[in-house]
Amino acid sequence: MTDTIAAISTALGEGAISIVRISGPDAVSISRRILARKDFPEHAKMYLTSLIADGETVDRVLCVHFMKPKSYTGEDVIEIHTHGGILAAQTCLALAVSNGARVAEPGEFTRRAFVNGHIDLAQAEGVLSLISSRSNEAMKAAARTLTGELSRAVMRIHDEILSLQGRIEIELDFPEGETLTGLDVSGEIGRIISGLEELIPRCSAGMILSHGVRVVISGRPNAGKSSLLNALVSKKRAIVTEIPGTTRDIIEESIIIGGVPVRLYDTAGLRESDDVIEAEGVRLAVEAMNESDICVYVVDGSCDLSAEDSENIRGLEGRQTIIAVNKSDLENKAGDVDSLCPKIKVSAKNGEGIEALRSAIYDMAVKNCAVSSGLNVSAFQLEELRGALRDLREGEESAVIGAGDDVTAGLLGSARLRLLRVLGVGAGDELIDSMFRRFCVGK
Ligand SMILES: Nc1nc2c(ncn2[C@@H]2O[C@H](COP(=O)(O)OP(=O)(O)OP(=O)(O)O)[C@@H](O)[C@H]2O)c(=O)[nH]1
Ligand SMILES: [Mg+2]
Repeated sequence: MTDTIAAISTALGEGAISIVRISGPDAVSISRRILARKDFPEHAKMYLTSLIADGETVDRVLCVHFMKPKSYTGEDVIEIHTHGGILAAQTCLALAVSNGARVAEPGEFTRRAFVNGHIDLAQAEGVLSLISSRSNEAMKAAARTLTGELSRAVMRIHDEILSLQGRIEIELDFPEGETLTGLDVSGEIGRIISGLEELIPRCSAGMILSHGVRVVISGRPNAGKSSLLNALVSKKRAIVTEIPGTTRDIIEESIIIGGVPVRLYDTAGLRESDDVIEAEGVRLAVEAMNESDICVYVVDGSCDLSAEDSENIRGLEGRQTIIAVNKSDLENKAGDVDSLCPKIKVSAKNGEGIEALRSAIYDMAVKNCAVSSGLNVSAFQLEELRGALRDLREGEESAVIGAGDDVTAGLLGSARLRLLRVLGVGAGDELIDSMFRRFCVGK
């Protein structure tokens, strides 16, 4: 990596200061060309100086030299703190670029930190989440990952597998029938499995905390879906009318329940329609329902339950569904809806049951999750952890039925490689590229 990169690292907009970050072998020489002061002898010390363009001072700035390898990226890093507003920082960046730096791609600073071994992939995910965390719980989860809690836990499990693999290898070298002093392979794997079983719910929680739970509001036209969305977000977000088929596009709003970000989607009422626009809305509604984590199915409690409602509710059985029986301010004619899913009586009109609905959404979202000890992971990392658990369970099974130590050792090896990929070891360039592209520029 020979080029030097630069970017504005602070948010664009009005603020007291903006920071331009330059990282790479030429960072110091570039700073000498654009600043009045020519030497920054101490690591991490701030020097007051001027930003110079065409021999003129354009801003009074502070400059810090984070010396290689003690900087964030592991390279020589120069940070120039300009005055706020976008213009000074942009001028500074333009000067750095015209003096030899290249504008950094999103996440490139963190990518260099990863390449230089300063952080692992799990910690990089933590940085990413911390930048974009939306709720307190999400921020705490990101901070835990950033400080290496996930990495340490994954590494510990990895090392346990490695040690067991080693002991099995020794067994394999012995003649048929002879074993070492009572190595209990299935028992050992069982212990490793417990460790992973404890870790995975924390990672699922982290996923939910950073991405939010997707909750789709669906049901027949006029059931009161849009009214319910408005009641949940406490504002008039979606159009409500007494005409069935009012909502066509999907309307998204976010709320936070008990520290958990919840993404709500109001959708078109489900019915056959000859109207091209409405039919497209219904198609989108079904798609959203299939992609959701939780479905709130709204029925109009003031009418007899329609055959379509019963059919839709049956179709949702086995999925995470809450049935909201709306219009509780009117006489109930729908009767007791026949379903195993949680049912809640609500009135979008007078607010009855809305708190209970919020709690039900929260309970369903955090079921099997350890929210208060959440760890941030990407979907890829969570999938690898689950894959490792599957391999280990198969390995345990093979040890119990005596499928042979080589089979067990193979499964342990596969689990171990997955754990390494969680940490970014042996991860393909493609994966790493896609991960760092999600960062904002300057990070
Ligand atoms: N009395 C009463 N009326 C309600 C309640 N919720 C909604 N309504 C009325 O029911 C009608 C339909 O409400 P919407 O929220 O537009 O229903 P929707 O399910 O979004 O309808 P579509 O978008 O057409 O699918 C409106 O006239 C609302 O005022 C409620 O809790 N009580
Ligand atoms: Mg609607």
